[in-house]
Amino acid sequence: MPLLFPRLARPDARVALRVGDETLRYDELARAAGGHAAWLRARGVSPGERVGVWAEGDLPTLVALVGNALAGVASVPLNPKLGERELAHVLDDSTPALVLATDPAALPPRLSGALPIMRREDAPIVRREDAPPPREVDDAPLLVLYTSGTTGAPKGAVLSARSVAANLDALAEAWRWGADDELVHALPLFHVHGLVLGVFGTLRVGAGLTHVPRFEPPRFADALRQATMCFAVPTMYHRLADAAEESSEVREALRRPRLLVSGSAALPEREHRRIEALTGRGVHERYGLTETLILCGVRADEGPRPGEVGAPLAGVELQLVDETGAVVDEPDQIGEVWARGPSVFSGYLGRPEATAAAFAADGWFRTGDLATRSRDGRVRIVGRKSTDLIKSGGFKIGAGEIESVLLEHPGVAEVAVLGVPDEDLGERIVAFVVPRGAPPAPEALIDLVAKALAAHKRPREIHFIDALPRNAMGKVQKAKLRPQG
Ligand code: MLC
Ligand code: AMP
Repeated sequence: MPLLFPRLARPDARVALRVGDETLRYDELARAAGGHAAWLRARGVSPGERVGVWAEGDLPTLVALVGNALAGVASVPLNPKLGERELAHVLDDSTPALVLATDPAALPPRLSGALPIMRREDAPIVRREDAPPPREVDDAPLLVLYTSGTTGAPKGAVLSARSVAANLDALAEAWRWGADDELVHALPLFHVHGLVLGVFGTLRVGAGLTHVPRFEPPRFADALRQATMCFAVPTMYHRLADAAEESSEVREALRRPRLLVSGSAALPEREHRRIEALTGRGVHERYGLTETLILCGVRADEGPRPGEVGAPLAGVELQLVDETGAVVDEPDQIGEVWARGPSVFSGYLGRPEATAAAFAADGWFRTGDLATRSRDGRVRIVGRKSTDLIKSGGFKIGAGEIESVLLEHPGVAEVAVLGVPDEDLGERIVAFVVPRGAPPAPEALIDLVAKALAAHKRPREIHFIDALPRNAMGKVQKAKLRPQG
């Protein structure tokens, strides 16, 4: 069977990972991650079990994520900014055998039993008989990534090594991503974009990654100077374009990589044009979901195509389906994107019903995204079926999860949450609240969500209204709600 990270099985002195001033060469990474895997095994953690990783953007965390993969365990990366309730949910739902963190002393009380990630200098020289065999492209779970739906708490999408490898190979082909490439990204390490594409993609092709733990345009631009590729969400491109307007250094840095890639949300055509006007360089867009990995992408050899996410990647089957369930085959007609292929996930952890509901007959995964396709097969994402899913800063957020938290506040009688267009975030979370008695302080409601769920799920605005608009059946008509003033 082929290996998941072939270069780690024949490691050399090429730099694999760089975070700040620290670097790890492939030979050092192989030793550290191999030591981690042997240590897990010595602790009795068996292949197939789940291990939580407190996903700070540092080198030890990257080693743990790679080491878990080598050990055959599934990583459950935990967003370090998760609020109490969401953290408890993810832990109760994923039941990790253990949780690892760079600094366990800094964790919330719920994680008091977490273990420290082995420091690089402590990584043992692993005896041949203790070393786990190199990780193959097998069907065992590699990752459990938590992702929001329209209702309820986030679900754990189980991704096998095979689906990840299939997707990364298709992307490597589309982007001509190879061992000479140097990728830079500042994405969080608990989602597909930063972890699967950014980290595992780099290691699968044997290339180099510079991870910038905190996105700030000047610092990011510094890192870009050595890059051949850049991955970012539209909010980051928006902020880079703002910075480029002020700074010739940022403009110059953005010209360096051969490929600027955007994904996780739509990059508006206006932003494409702005970056092109400022730098002379365009942005290549790609489209995907946690559950399917990346489905479409503009290829490196075809130049940026503003407004389009490209054609389906190798191995991906895609069809557009109308409301009656009929396949749309007229060019430029809108339908929901249904997808099939080797990169599609194995299901939601412990939720056979939710998994079954996500698929139509014949194994088609229903994405919920609306798109058109041109005569030559190029896809344009035009919207989403549900107003209850919000993409803000590239994070997917369910309106329902926020509404449930706000309803617990004694000053909230009714609430409706929606995403409204936002130049910077793509969509901005806005809550319309019918107060019970005197309206609570907006900050109290915002903090309630940030503390229970996650900071990126907090409403950016609270609007108090007298009543929610409802139809004759009593259903809230969110489309009628728009921020006033
Ligand atoms: C502010 N903060 C609060 C707060 N108000 N914290 C708690 N309570 C409050 N009331 C804090 C935050 O914690 C944070 O702290 C700081 O204020 C700024 O927070 P923010 O305003 O939310 O961050 P922002 O600057 O808007 O972040 C922008 C961003 C981020 C682009 C950096 O949105 C991001 O990283 N996006 C990437 C999302 C992504 O990777 N998606 C991929 C999904 S996979 P502090 O300390 O941090 O400053 C997928 C599939 C695919 O979609 O196709 O790829
Ligand atoms: P997630 O659950 O975080 O993986 O988010 C997946 C969703 O992100 C998709 O269903 C789309 O709505 C959105 N998305 C990802 N990439 C793009 C893109 N290039 N253009 C528009 N939407 C995108």
